[in-house]
Amino acid sequence: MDEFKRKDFPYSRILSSMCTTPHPLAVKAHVKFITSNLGDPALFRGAKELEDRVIEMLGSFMHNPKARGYVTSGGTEANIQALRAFRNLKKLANPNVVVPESAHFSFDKAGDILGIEIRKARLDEDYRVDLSDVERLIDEKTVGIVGIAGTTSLGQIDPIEDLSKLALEKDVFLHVDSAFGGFVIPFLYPKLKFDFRLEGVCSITIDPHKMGMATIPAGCILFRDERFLKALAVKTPYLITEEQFSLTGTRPATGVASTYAVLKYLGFEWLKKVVKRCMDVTLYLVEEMERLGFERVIDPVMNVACFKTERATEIRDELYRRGWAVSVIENPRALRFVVMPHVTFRVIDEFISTLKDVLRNI
Ligand code: 0PR
Repeated sequence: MDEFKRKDFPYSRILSSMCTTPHPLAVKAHVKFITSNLGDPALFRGAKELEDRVIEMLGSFMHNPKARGYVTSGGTEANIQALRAFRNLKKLANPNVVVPESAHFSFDKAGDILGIEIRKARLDEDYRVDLSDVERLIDEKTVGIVGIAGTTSLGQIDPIEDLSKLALEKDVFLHVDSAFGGFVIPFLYPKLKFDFRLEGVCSITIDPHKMGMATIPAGCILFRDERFLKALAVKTPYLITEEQFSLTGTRPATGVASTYAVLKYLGFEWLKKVVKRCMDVTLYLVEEMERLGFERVIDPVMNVACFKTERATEIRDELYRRGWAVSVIENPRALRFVVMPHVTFRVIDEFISTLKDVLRNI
């Protein structure tokens, strides 16, 4: 087992992941609930109560203490469930959903599974979704639109307030994918409305296993009200509870417990400090990269930074051979970094020194 484990990248060499090393307290909570199964909540009542509390805390964090939802296996399940609820409520033949071109690939999975056409709206020059293109793509078969608050590639934030107005005007549902940004935006831009403060926002993905510092797996789907959750209900005849809303049946309570540990014992103020430090390190990375002649794609909005280079793939592959993980994006071709809490100033220094050597040798 140890031999296999040694083949895994250590987080101190991963600059491409939206996950991170959880706090020891989160790990302790995770282990405590390792045998609980939230697929049968009547038996694991304590775990279920914890999940209800987590949903209440995250709902309040997103400015709707009455939000309903559950802790998912990740952002993918949360996005699938949001679109599924929209489809089930609208009951239209050949439905479609309009997403930004920058949407995570989980929406392609959702479309495939649910039989929903996924229409992709253009981005503007700042890599935010172009509102007029979203409007152009909406028709009588559109059940919902999606805005991303913290895009996977660039950490950019779509104009959610405008999308909310458009959704109300066109009578379609609006889902906000803040799988990553949900635990970042409120700390960096507390006045920026991307959540249930906006009337059109019907559902939100916010993942504890990303910037929420919880253990894997822990995503979260929040709905504005019960109606959306009810649209997902299936009867569970042989269980004590009558119906189930989740996509998976047997499901862990570990993520629920680790999320609760973070939110309750470390708290939002602690998370805010973590985010601010990530942002400081991000700006340091930008400085160091620009010193090497790289150009940023956008000014970092959150702790994601991308740098244009035609040689992105070549550089990534050589870094990988030397034990470092960075990623590459297309349009524009660039190196992408996610500056998670495990990426410290020291990690950046070590990385830059390796990168300098890579650039001399490729
Ligand atoms: N929505 C957004 C905005 C995301 O960035 C992601 C994942 C998802 C949804 C889907 O979430 P799950 O992967 O939890 O289902 N974004 C990360 C990414 O593509 C996922 C990831 C994490 C990839 C760690 C690699 C990695 O090492 O970058």
